[in-house]
Amino acid sequence: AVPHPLGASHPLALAPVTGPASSVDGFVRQFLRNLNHERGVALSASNDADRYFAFALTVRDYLMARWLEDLRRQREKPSKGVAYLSAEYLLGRQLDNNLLASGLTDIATEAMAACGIDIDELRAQEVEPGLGNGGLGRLAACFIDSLATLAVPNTGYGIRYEYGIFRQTFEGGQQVEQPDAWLTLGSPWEFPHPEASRRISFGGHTETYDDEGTPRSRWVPGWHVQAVPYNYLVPGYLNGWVNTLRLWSAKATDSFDLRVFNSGDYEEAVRAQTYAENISKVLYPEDSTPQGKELRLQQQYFFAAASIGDFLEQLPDDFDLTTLPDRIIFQLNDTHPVIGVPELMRVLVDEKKLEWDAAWAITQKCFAYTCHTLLPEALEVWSVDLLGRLLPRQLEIIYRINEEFLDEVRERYGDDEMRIRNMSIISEFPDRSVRMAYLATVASSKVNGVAKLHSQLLREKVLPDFNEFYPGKFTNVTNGVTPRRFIRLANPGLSDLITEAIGTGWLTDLERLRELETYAENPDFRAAFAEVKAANKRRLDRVMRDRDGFEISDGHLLDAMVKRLHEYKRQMLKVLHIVTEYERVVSGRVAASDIQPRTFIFGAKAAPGYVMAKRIIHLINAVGEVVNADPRVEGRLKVLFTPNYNVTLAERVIPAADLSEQISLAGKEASGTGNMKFALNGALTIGTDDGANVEIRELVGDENFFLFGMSEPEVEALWARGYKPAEFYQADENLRRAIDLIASGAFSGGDKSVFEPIVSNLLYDDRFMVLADYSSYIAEQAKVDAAYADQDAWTHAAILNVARCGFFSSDRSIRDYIARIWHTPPVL
Ligand code: OAK
Repeated sequence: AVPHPLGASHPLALAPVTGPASSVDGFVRQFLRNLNHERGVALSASNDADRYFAFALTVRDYLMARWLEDLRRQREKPSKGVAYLSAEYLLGRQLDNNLLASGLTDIATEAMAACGIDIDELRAQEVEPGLGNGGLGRLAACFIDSLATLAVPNTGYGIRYEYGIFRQTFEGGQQVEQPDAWLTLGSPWEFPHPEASRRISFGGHTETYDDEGTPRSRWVPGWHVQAVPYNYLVPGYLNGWVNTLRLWSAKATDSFDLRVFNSGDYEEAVRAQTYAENISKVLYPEDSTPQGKELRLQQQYFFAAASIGDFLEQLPDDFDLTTLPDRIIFQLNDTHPVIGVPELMRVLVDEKKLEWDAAWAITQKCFAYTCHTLLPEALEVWSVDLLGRLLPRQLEIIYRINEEFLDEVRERYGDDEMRIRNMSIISEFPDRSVRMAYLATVASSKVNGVAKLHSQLLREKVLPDFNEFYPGKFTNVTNGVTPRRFIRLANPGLSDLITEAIGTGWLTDLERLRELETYAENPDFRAAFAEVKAANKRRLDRVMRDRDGFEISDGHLLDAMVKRLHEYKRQMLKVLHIVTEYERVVSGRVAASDIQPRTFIFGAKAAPGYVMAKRIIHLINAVGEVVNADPRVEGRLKVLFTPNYNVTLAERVIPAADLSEQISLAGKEASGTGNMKFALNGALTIGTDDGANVEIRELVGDENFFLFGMSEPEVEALWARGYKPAEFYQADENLRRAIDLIASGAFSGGDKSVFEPIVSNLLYDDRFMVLADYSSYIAEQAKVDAAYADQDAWTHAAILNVARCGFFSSDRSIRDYIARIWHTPPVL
């Protein structure tokens, strides 16, 4: 049995497994019962889907008792909790995670073997819920895992999109998007609660009325939808604590059909229903590039209002609302749920009839805001036109918040019109609109960035006036990742090796990985560590052959760049490196036998409307096709672009990688979390001084990190001088040759026009300064090659990366949130 992480005497340190499935026999019986009663089939007649469902339900049954117990505990003796409001949760598959958290893995494996079932075939049945785009959504998933593991009462609130992030395929090397119908076969992990549905309103107008002598405002909405909650269990790791993820699904109401659209006409009524249910139909596939679409605002209000209402409704009737901040903190995951601010004010003032000032004092203590970007184009604004049409009362409230805020600013600084204009929540140009990040900042008790550098730039560059105005409001919480999923589940070989060396307990106390430092000096340990990496490469090879028909060659340095496709992340710089290596061989300047064999692996989805990102995908595939077919570099260079990169695939790629590419333009990547996952799995990083790379390098040491490129102040200075990319092109022969080769049509069957837009963008615009950092990148890659030639020294550095990155556990991030922002004591 696994020793309990909290210690045997802890109140929740129940025996790791109890309940109906707590023995192999018990598990088998419960599994067969679920197969018969929930799926309506006998074992002999069951298919893979039946078995997966019955299996998942058996795990769920086990966790159920704990869940109910913890919910009861919270009801009876409520303590302050966290409502994490996030438009995205990129969960990944649930089965293995829930087995691990419940300590059932061994029992379940044996039980399935006893039934003659291959548990891996069941695993393969699960469709991952892709309810997020990338970093922000995956971070939310890591955070709810850590909240449960730390036994902090938490509900994660979000949207149950019927279609998650699109499925990506390539046709002729170009991205094609397909709908992700993840719910076709249903999900065994969700509990619909239609009886707890909430009515969410939109449109209409506002009016004032006389409330027994007090003039008041109220909202007379135009239409409504039902928000139906679906609950998912979020089990802590072996601690008996289970939190809830509550995702809302939109359903039409009768009144919707009748009041707005119904003309007595059946087709119209169905159309109206479709309109309402569209709200939770599809995840917007834009990562950091909001389009300002009406449906998106509907989604945001839909889930923010449902979640806030849901929480308030659970309070006792006689609850003193002035103590609300002692009971809950609404954590805003970027600006997507910020419309919840005027919504809470509306409920407190219009419905609960609190005075404005009292309501505002409560609201300001109940919200905290995390910013996840620095890109100006990613800062959300909503036009006043649209807001007024969709949420007229909330818009009035935003105006009043702004007026009172600007009065305070005037009081402090006098009539400094420039400052007032700069700080106003309402911007006047190009259209009158609401700056959601400003609203979030004014309404929150704390504002945080997601890595040291990011938080500093947020204070100094994005919101400097607010930082001056609100001393102490800004803070940092560096991101983290859950070691349960990204080490224990993704890399069982490494996990076993670590446990053999330093014992158990590190999975909930990741700083203990430090104890591995001395093992780095041990040749046997290094050999075992290298063997784990090799085995992970063989495992990836099997996955890739199966999935995409790619092979991962033995002995190649596996160089991985997996993340959303975005110009600031600079996949383009990676392509230029590959083309340079290729060109140096085919031009005869370097012998193929003199270069370090490498396999480059890419995974990346581009927002469907992001034309340049899609061109870069096309170019990577085109370069891969030529390079992989050219006998002159055979056995030396290989380029794989695996389609539909997702959490499931990340769990296979990351443990196999030798080199982690974190090459964004300094000052643009808020944090990155892939960088942490790679380092914790023993890949070395080549990276710029950006986001959390800065902290990774501080921790692992300069000698175990490949740093290149301009720093953020150097980037600023070059911009200020006037950046002319063509000058860098002229100055570097390798760069000239690489770009010329792309421009020549060598990767497009001789057609020069195909990649011409990429080439001219690089030479004459290059917003993300790819050319400026090229020379230093290529020079650093040469150092990578040299370092990899000494395998044993490389392994030494890789072990030190693992040993020194315990800081990047999301458990530590959550502890920081608790200490700096939430002040929610663990209940255990
Ligand atoms: C998505 C939508 C709007 C604004 C930001 C994002 C986003 O995904 N940002 C990413 O968040 C991650 C988690 O904090 C960071 O690690 C990434 O650097 C950041 O790009």
